[in-house]
Amino acid sequence: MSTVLTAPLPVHDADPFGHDILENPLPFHEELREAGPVVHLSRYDVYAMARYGQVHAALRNWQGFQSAAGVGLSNFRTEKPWRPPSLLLEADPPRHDAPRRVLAGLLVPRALRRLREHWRAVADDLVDRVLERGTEFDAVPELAEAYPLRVFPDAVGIPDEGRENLLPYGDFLFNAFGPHNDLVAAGAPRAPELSAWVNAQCARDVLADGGFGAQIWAAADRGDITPEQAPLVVRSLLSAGVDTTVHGLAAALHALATHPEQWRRLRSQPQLARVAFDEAVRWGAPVQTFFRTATTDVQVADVVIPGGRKILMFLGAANRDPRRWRTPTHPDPDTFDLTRDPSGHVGFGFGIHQCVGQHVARLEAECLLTALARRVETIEIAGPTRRHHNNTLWAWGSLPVRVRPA
Ligand code: OVM
Repeated sequence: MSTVLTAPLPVHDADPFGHDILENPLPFHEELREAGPVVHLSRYDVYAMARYGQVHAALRNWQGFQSAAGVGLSNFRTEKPWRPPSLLLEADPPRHDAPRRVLAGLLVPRALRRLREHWRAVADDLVDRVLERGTEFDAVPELAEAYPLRVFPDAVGIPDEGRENLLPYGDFLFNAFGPHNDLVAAGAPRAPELSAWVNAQCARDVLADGGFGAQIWAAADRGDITPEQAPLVVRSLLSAGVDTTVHGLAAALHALATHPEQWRRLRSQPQLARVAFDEAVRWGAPVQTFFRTATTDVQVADVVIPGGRKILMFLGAANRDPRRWRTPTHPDPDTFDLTRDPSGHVGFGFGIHQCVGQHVARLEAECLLTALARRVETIEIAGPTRRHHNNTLWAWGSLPVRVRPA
């Protein structure tokens, strides 16, 4: 007989999806990290990991911590999902592999090179137009939303009409990974209509030639995926590719507007735009959490998580864990610093499910941040900022800024 030594499991009774924590999760994240490598969240009777080492290891261990039972609080084995599961996010090998390979091929840096020149021109034009209207504006709608909503749906190849549905759809989708709280209830009335619109954009005849959508259908023609899978892979692009980049860009704009010395650094070295974006994804993690489900009993540190149980992975907390991020040159993980090497952050996840669109997000950020850095000498917060609460996203509703044109 073998014995496993188990320590008493630390418990936290806070609601991670309550408005206080959604507004500012940082003190709660520290409590979770300090409580232990695995913590029980009594409010939902689920497990949690917030330390970098455990989050990183669990995200690599897709066999032990599956995604196929859903990456939200509800277990697909016992509760019907609100939409057919994603072939990427909510699947594991072998089912996950062909759709992942197809998307990864379309979204690798060399495949995105054809977009760069146009995406730069769109960013330059957008920033010019915003600055023509004045030097005070809300950076959320004017930049963080406007830019991805222009370039990304064009790249997928969907028509202009109905694009205003993309953000409300994403907002509901990311809320739906959490509990059935007030945020989900508020979005539920429009969910069927938004979902029907998104699904309609995934049909072959709707998607423009040459776009990512048409290329996914071409992969089905080649037999790389089935014709039944193609619309769901297009749906993943429209689901995962908008709100994430909007709030990643918003996080970067907020960070730069509140750290003038870092803005000066970016202006003098525009090639730091990509580092600035990754540091913002580390520091301001737009995707805060995803669940996994223990496939069998899994031991983590001195705790055994029973098979079938849900574990909430705190990506944003891991991204500021001093156990990983306190270094001799950069002792404080809570500082936003372009001289830090942010690589290894888990803001895009890690392992086989790591964000397949991360190169698209970085290209959007590079284009927008360099366009702004070339035209703007200083950027500062000009009024009260407002968070937008979502069960998964750490989002901005409003970022009033004042700029001094260069
Ligand atoms: C998907 C999907 C939806 C939301 C998020 C995501 C962050 C993927 O439908 O595949 O990844």
